[in-house]
Amino acid sequence: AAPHVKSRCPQYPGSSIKRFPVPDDKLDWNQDWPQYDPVSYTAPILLNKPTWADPDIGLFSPQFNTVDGAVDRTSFEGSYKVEDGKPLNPHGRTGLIGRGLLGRWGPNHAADPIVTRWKVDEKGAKIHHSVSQRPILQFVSIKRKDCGEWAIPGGMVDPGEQVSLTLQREFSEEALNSLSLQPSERAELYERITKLFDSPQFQVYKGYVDDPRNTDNAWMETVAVNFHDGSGDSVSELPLQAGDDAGQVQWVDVDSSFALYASHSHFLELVARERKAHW
Ligand code: RP5
Ligand code: MG
Ligand code: MG
Repeated sequence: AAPHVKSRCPQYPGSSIKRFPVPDDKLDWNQDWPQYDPVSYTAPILLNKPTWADPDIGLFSPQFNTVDGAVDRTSFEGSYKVEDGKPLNPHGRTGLIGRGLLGRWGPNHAADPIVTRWKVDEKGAKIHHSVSQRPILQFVSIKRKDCGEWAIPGGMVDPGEQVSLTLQREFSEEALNSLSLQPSERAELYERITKLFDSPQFQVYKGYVDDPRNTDNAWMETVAVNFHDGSGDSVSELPLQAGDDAGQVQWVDVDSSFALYASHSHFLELVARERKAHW
């Protein structure tokens, strides 16, 4: 795998904390580096002990590398090391210890719904890219409120939640603003979404995410799934409206030059390749 980059971003998100700089040749934990002096950071939000976060190590001892009660602490990357009671990032050093903004020690599991359709003209014919000659895909993208970057409308898997449900729930919350609906309307929307998301889908990626919130002891992992509306009459019909941690939502052309949050651009590259679309 490519060395993580955003996990070493100099400025830790939502803070004035600066990571200890880690060069590529010092990523590996097996590489001896006595001068390594990472900064320790736990975001203030975690100090209020929200239900979605672990307590501090010492106050409890989580069962790492296993499903610990309802919390899945296994990694898609295989077994991770635990040193002095703290899990070590499987992609190596990040210049920051503690959890930063992340709730869980070790892997923090998310799911990313990649909803796509073909870009078409007024007559409904696919539009091909002038350089690659390939048809252009569009995906539902949200602008994250936390950093202002465009992203896939993904989110955290709740304890015990099936990933298939997380995909639908997060898409509904962030791209369809389901949280603002009345309970009856919400139930109706969920029924519609369930039907759409039940259609054939493609698992794009499963593993580590190069997320700027990652630390030496806590990191993001995801399952990214592509729901493709081939005929443009299912998901494409849904009224997009930003909600929850999304500030904006829109159909965006899938293209390598469009910058996206964390490793989301990599996931879209895999979708474009699978669908033989422009990249
Ligand atoms: C990324 O963070 C994942 O790929 C997913 O899109 C997202 C989940 O975190 P929140 O959107 O809940 O902040 O690493
Ligand atoms: Mg969310
Ligand atoms: Mg989210």
